[in-house]
Amino acid sequence: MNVYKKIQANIAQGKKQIAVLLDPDKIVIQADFIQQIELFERSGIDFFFIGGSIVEEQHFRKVVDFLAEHCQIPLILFPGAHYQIHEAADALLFLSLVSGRNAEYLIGQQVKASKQVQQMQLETIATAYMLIDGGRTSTTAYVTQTQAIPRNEIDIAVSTALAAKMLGMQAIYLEAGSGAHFPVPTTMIEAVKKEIVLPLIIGGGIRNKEEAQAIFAAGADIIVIGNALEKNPKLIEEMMKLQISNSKII
Ligand code: 1GP
Repeated sequence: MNVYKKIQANIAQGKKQIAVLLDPDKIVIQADFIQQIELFERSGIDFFFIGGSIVEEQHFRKVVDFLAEHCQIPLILFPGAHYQIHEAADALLFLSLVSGRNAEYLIGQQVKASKQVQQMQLETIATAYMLIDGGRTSTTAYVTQTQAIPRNEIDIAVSTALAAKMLGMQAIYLEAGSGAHFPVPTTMIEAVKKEIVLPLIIGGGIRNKEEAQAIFAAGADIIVIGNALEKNPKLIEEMMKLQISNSKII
């Protein structure tokens, strides 16, 4: 299965897509976790994203192996560092932190990973990763030693996304940071969507159906939810009701 083609086909059909973020660092493979995964699978989520800022490598591999073996939902790697790659996944978001000016996260980590990714024959989706201020210092900003784009700097966000598109990126990911106080502003999502015809992924701080609905309506193609589902996995059932055709939001 080519994951990028699937994303594009969903967009062409007007289908809004929901990804559940799993942070291996917070996962213990036991009954609760297995039940949660089954719930997500039954609910019909589109993707699992897996990765985190600080993840122990062996444990990361164990969690990916488990998921690849036990569930049918496409598994997309969302790495916080170069070692978070695994051949059992369906695709890898090959991220470049284009909102920052730290060469290590623009290209350094990618160079460290590239040969292994090639050997694994992993599908890569070149993704412009843009950190947007979510009302608190995010782990990503701290770990990468970069600054988020201020919430009101819509032009900077649009120009950054445009530059990424001109560099050949395949997707744009606007990230408010895990556990953000506020998700990415809808005005920014609208402005980026208007200029750039690429799959648009939005994550960070999405806590309820209303926020998800507003973010989809503003132009997000995929939303990514982590913390809110860790706290209340059943929230997925409400979120899935937002998945409808032709961008007509219920
Ligand atoms: C994915 O970092 C987000 O882009 C996940 O954020 O944990 O706040 O949902 P939350």
